[in-house]
Amino acid sequence: MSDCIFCKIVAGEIPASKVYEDDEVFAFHDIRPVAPVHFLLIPKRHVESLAHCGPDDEALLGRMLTLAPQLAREQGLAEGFKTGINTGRGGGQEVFHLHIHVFGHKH
Ligand code: DGP
Repeated sequence: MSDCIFCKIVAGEIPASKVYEDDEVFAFHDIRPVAPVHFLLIPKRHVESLAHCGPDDEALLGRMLTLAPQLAREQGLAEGFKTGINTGRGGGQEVFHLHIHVFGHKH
């Protein structure tokens, strides 16, 4: 989507501190971290929110969720981490491109 800030990050039009990238998924550090390690895991294609996902998105969601612990370990979150998916205005979502927050402290 042309006016989506996360689509622009995926396209390299806005700089971001990249954590991971493959054909489907992109991860980068959050610009407003709430913990010493805080990154966002997003699909490369524009999906507005978790509430906009359906059966066709099951493989993508599974891929994102199974990547989260791998990337968390690589970022130094050896003892565990928190995740969050804010969904919709009522759920505190500010950027309307699906993202999983992964954050925690290094031990
Ligand atoms: P949410 O409330 O779940 O929609 O959180 C959106 C998060 O995205 C928020 O923690 C700040 C982060 N964010 C917003 N704009 C940018 C940006 O341009 N770059 C990066 N790296 N993070 C951003």
